[in-house]
Amino acid sequence: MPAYDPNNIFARILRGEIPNKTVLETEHTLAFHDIMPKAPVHVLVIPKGAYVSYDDFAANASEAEIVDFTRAVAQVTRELGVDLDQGQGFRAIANAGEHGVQEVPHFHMHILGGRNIGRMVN
Ligand code: D5M
Repeated sequence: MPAYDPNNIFARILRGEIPNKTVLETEHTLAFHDIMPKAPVHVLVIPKGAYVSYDDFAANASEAEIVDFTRAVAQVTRELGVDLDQGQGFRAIANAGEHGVQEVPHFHMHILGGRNIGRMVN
């Protein structure tokens, strides 16, 4: 696992150094609109803790952080109307590392919806 880079762009967003369009903020989690949306709904959900990627988060975050994050993802889908009660669904994906083509080395989940996303995105 590479060391966490405290100057990555999402760490800077969490410190308030770079603005973001917040959708939801909880004790352990922040969700905001992607700056280059690939779909009508494209939100990134990130833990506030310093985790490089999905595997780092799954192995090292507390249960409270993991529950908070997981529920925040679902809450975002409801707030933006793409959940299966109100809307037509969404895709949640996490790119990890070089082969996953992860550009920002702070764990994040993409939430994509508002159109049929097709078989592959990113
Ligand atoms: O995706 C990283 C994503 O982060 C990519 O979809 C663009 C987005 N991004 C980059 N900078 C910003 C800022 N400043 N605000 C919002 N979104 C941003 P990856 O999975 O790492 O390839």
